[in-house]
Amino acid sequence: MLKQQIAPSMMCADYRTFADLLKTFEEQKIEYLHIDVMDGVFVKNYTLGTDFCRRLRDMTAIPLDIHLMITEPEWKIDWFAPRPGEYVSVHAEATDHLQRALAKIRDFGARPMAALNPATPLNVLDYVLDDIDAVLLMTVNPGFAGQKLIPQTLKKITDCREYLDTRGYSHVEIEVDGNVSFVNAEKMYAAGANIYVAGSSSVFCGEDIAANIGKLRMRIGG
Ligand code: S6P
Ligand code: MG
Repeated sequence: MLKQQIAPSMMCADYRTFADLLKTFEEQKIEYLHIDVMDGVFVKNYTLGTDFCRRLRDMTAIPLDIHLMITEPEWKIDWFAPRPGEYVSVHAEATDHLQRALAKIRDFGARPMAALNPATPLNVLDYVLDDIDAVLLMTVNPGFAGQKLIPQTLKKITDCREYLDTRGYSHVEIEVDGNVSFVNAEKMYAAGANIYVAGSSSVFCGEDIAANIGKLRMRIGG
């Protein structure tokens, strides 16, 4: 049984009270901090980057979960100097060299995750299963917070869990990202997800972050 984990999306954070926010995350035993990195090319937006990751590591021991929405990530992974215990995800659609990108993350001692857009089939993973610790299933098209769940991605979570289990990869985790609301999280949990990127539709919805985390945990099996 894989552990149910929460990864708040730091692009949704209120930076005016950032130190308090990190303290709350530590008290609530948040498992990962999800960092969205965009290059304006793979997705039409810019967000967080290398300096943000470096500074965050100085402020907290919570491991980072770096989501690279950038083209040819295999040449840029070392810019982030991934650490053991951290996740780094690379999009299958963003490179002709997915295996090279995943292997590079492993070379740093970090945990490689393959990210798939909603329309990307699972079989792109066929020959990289030994190179990953997790699959990131986008449940919205990447680029922006505050979007609506693409409903067919719920079936994709079920299919992905089955795809991994039947091939002997039950240890590979499934992260979901995009409109992970309290209601949707329950459905994602039932479908087989176990890491939840929590953004504007859950943890950052309203003032009481600790209460939101508690509410989300209840929806994903306590
Ligand atoms: C989107 C990005 C995500 C968002 C997150 C926001 O491209 O990868 O990590 O930050 O989905 O959450 P919400 O609840 O606003 O959809
Ligand atoms: Mg993300």
